[in-house]
Amino acid sequence: TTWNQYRDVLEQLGLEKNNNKGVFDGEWKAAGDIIPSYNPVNNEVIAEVIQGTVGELDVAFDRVAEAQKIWQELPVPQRGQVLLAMRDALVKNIQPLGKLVSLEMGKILPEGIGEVQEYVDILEYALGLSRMLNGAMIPSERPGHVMLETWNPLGTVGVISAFNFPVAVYGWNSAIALVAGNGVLWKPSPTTPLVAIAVTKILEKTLREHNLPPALCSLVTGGTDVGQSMTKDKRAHAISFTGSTKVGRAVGTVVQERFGKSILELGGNNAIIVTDDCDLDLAARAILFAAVGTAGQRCTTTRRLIVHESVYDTLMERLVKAYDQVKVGDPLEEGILCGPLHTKEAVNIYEQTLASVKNQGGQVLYGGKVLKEGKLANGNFVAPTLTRVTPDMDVVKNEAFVPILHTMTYKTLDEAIAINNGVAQGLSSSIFTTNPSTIFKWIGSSGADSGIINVNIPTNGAEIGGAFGGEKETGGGRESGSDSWKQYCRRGTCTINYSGALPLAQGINFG
Ligand code: UN1
Repeated sequence: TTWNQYRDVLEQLGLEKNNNKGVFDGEWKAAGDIIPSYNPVNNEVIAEVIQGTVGELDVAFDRVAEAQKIWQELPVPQRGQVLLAMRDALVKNIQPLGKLVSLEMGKILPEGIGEVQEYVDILEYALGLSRMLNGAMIPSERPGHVMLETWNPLGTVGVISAFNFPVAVYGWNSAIALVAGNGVLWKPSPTTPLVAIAVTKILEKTLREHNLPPALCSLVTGGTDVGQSMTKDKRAHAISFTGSTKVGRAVGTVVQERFGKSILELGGNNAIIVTDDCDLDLAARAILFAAVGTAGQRCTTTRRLIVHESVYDTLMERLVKAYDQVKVGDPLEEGILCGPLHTKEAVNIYEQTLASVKNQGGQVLYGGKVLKEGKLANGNFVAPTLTRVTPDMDVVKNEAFVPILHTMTYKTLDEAIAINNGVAQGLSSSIFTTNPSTIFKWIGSSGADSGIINVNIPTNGAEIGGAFGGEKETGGGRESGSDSWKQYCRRGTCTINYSGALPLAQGINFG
């Protein structure tokens, strides 16, 4: 069984076969349902987790708040030192943790390790920030007055994360929330609880070693009930939610209702435009990673390929060749580029999407099959797929979280940009070109309307240094680098009068 096969890795991370407690609020506990965590390669149970309950969430909120009171008193650079220790602990565990990501989520090992690396990177970034959380001094219109901005913690940040980046989504939210002085309460995806428990154990150890209350990084696994309770709770000063647009819309509405802050990372329907003046080899390589990487299960995966009609046939020929080289299989096996889909339901979505392509008049150019041969028999494997569609088809407007790339042609740049922008989602878009005026148009006011706008690189695989997130139905949130940290803070605009007189703003003379 999977447990026996990977016993060393699992035990190294402090996991057990049957008794993994899914709640940490300073202590490990859990009173909810027992749920199996499945290996998507063969749908065998890896291990069982006892989930948390709404009652345990309620207690955890108080524990995080108590811990945060202590944490917020630490000078920011000292918080940075704790984040540095967390970084070192993750580096030590990068191999087993990366393997566990592959095992439980299904992405290939280099990507599993890559996402732990992404958490390492953001902790380093947060360490840097710990010396740079500067506020502004603003010129005052009044004599003897000073205006400045302060950035204080919000309190508790609730992180509701998705299955596809079971480590990194939590990483880039929690690292920034923590350096800003917040406590963090994590509700991971119900299908990747083992990774969440393993990460929390690493953080717990680091916090204990620094004599800090480990409840600062609390965890409550669970289903929709726990997520909904967390969203409603006023003690979650901010909710960072990563997931579908449908659930995100509900989360955003509930959080807004109580005037909490929400940071939403929702669906993407990302496109690459391939112009007639670009390096087609480079484009083909980028498209392969963008569409097939992570088996199409990144929110930044390329789902639409918009190709200049004059290079369409040449590019497709290269792509078909490249797709032909892709080995689908066990993500822990060397040489495999495409692992299984995370769940059986995703395989259904794959089949339904292909049926829609055909119903709506499109064609399947390559792939289009659920894979069941040999070792793949019991897993959630599908062939990476290329379709030929037109941009007006309904199937192109929806995000299906599977490795299907819809291809279409265009004649003019304006038309290509209109197609790129002509969907409800707005996460990431890329153009391949060597023409400077195309580049500047693309990044300008009449260019791409997404949050991430790339040139000559894929839509996925963003670095942590930039702000990550998107516009429109992607939700508007920005996480990770740049000034995203501000969203995890309460901004104070402070005016200090040292003049001894009382001149009023706007020159008002009052009595
Ligand atoms: C996601 O798929 O939820 O840009 C995030 C990327 C990664 C993050 C993806 N850094 O592809």
